[in-house]
Order: sequence, then C-alpha cells, then structure tokens
Amino acid sequence: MNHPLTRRQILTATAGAFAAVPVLAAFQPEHTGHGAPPTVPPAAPPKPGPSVVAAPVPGASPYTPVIMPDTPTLPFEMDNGVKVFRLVAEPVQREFAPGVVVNCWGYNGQSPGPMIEAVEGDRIRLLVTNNLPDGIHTTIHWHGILLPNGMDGVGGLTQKHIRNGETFKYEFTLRQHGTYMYHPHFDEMFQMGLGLMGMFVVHPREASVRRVDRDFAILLNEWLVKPGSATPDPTEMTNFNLFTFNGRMFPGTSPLVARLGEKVRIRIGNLSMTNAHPIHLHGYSFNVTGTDGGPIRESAQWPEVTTNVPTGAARDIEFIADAEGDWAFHCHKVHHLMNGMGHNLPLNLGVKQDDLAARLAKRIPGYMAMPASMSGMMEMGRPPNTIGSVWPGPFDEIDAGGMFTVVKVRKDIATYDDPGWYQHPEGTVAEPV
Ligand SMILES: [Cu+2]
Repeated sequence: MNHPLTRRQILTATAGAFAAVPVLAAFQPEHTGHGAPPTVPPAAPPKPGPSVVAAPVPGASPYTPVIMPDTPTLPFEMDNGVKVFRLVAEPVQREFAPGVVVNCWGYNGQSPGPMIEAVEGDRIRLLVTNNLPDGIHTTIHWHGILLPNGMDGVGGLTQKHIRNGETFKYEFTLRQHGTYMYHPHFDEMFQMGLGLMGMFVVHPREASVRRVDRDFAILLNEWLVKPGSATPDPTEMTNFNLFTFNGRMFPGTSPLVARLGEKVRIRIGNLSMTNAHPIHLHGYSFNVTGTDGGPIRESAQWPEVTTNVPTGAARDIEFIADAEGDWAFHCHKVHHLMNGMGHNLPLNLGVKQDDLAARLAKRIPGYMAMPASMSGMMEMGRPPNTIGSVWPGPFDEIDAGGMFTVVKVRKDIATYDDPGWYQHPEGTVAEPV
C-alpha cells in the first residue's frame, strides 16, 4: 500500500539524537506486529484501568450503572445512611496505550480518578487524603454540584488547604442529577496538568427519569509529554501532544459496546488545560440532552453529529443504537487523533525528495532517507515511551491515535465485552470497481 505521508506520522524529535535533524524521526513503521516501541522503565508497575467491565446485573440496581471505560467506579460504605467515599490524591503511573506509561498525579492509583456514582437525594461524605509529594497542598472542587459554600473546595477562599498526610471531610446532600466532575481547586495548573481529575455522576432519584439502556462516561484530557520522556509538562499552555479519553489513547481506548436498538447515553466531560474538543459520532444523529448545568428539556434538545465540549464543561448525548456496525467516535480536531503529534516542523509536502537524502547525507553524517511508503519499514529510532498512530484494522491500516474509539453496535449481545470487528453483510462494503 502506498501510504501517503501525513503529519500524523511525524513525531517532534526534540529529544536526544533527533534534535539536529527533526525530520528523521518522522518515519516509523506503526504496525503493532513490528515490535513494541521502547519504553521508559517505570518505577512501579503501571496501573491501567480494567479494559473489560462487567455488565450490570439486571435488577441489582435502581439505575443503569454508568460505565466509564478503562476506569473503575469508586466503591462506598454506608455509615448511618451516609454514603462514604474515599479519595487519595497521589502520584500514579498511567499506561496511556501499550508502550506508553506516563508519570501522572491521580486519585486511588490512576488518572483520571475513579468515577463517583450516586443518586439525587443521597447524603454523601467524601474523605480526601493528600498523599502528594511533600509540600504540595491540594483541595477538591465538586464541579457543577450544588452544595454549601464551605464544601466547594476552593483553596484559601472556602477552606484551608489539605496539607500532606491530612484527610479532609466534605459532606453534603445531592440536590440534583446529571453529569459533573471533580478536580483540585488549588495549584490547578500544576495538579490538573498532571492528571488530578475525575467524573461525578448523579442519577435521578426516580429511576425511570432519563433512563437509558447503556450509559457511558468519558473524561477528556490533553498533555505535553515530550518524546522520550514520561512526565507531563504542566506549564504548557497550548502545545499539547497527547490526547486522552479516560487517560487512554487509541489503540488503548476500550470500545463502547451496545446492543442493536438500545438507548445509549455518552457523558463527555472536559477538564483539558486549554482546548475544547468537538466530539464526533459516525452513523448516528444524536441529541444533546444535558450539560453540567443539568438536563435539557426535550423540546430544547437539538440534533448533532458533533458536539463541542469546552474545557470545564460536560455534555450528555443520547441516541438509539439502531444501526449495526463499528462506528468511529472521536475528537474532530484532527491533531487530537495522533499519538505524539509534533508541531513546528518544516512543511515538505510536494517537495521533490528523490535525491535529497543523498545530498543531505554528504553534509549531515548518518542522515537517513525518508521513504515514500510506510510499508515494510523497519522500526527506526522512535524515542522511548512513544508510539505511532497507524494500527491494523479489519480491512487495512487504521490511521488514528489519541481521542479515538469505536462504538460497536451488535445484535444479540448482553455484555460490554468487545465483540471484535463487525462482520459486514456481503455487498455492503465500499470496494474497487
Ligand atoms: Cu480534541
């Protein structure tokens, strides 16, 4: 296959030997079968979230449990009618995708932290412990939740900082239902830039309200992890290179699986540093049914195929999964569909390069030619802890990374397990004529 060269195959090569000739780092075989990329040895085993989530047991819960792919739901204990949740802020390692392990800060061992799930009317107590490095203070703000002012978690303004080793108690009654988030409200740039954040879903008290058959949650984040390194740079304002759904990037993102005919909701939260993310679903027209301000009444809902989710906001989308298939679901900023996107590279589109390598090699010792095709290439010189953005698909290579996953709609399935690639009925696939 003659694969056209695109910017998504281009890694910024600011690290090590690539600094002198950045364009050299661009050309990597990106098939999983060509050997795993080198990784930075982690200090502790990575803690990826579960990739397969058990299906909810019918009748076991008054609401349809929300599935946050690759992320656990936070367990709670009951104490005299109060649901007690525990969150520990701490350094964690998150496997963004196979071969990419990032030093983050998170809650309870991962970034994003576990999803908090509760019901309107619940009295909840959230015990938050600061196990961050020495000298780092924190708080948690419950984004979008209506609560007493002193529970709002703004460091210095509504509470003292949570110092190292301290546990603070937040306690309030949930007066609303919808899609919310949690994150520090002290030292935000640093702490959110390193991954301290999570989703917070509140179900209606009456289970028939806004009921769906499958309910998913995805938290968006963006990072600058310089090629060859493993720690995000939280001082970056605009130039991010990794983009995650629930702390995972394609092909590490789990699919969203639904049975044909089911009503599906996807709750999308964005706590990225800077960017809005226009999230696009193929194959369906969906309704935007809620924000972190609350549900949108039916007469005011609007149809979309892409919904822009600003930073500091959440959007609920709903659709009837009435079309079988493997439907792409992704951010429509195409730079966010790459793993290790690089910027500030010379544009060489259309440049005649036939004899360029030979000419450059005379002046730059060790210069290697850039190939015209991705096929059959050797793995060469990818910086450690990075991967490419081209993966084996059922027909041909899938050119995607970052904020990309697949909504898989099938007949006759009962679980959330990945059913594999869609088997298209004969004569329904585009083909050469
Ligand atoms: Cu995006």
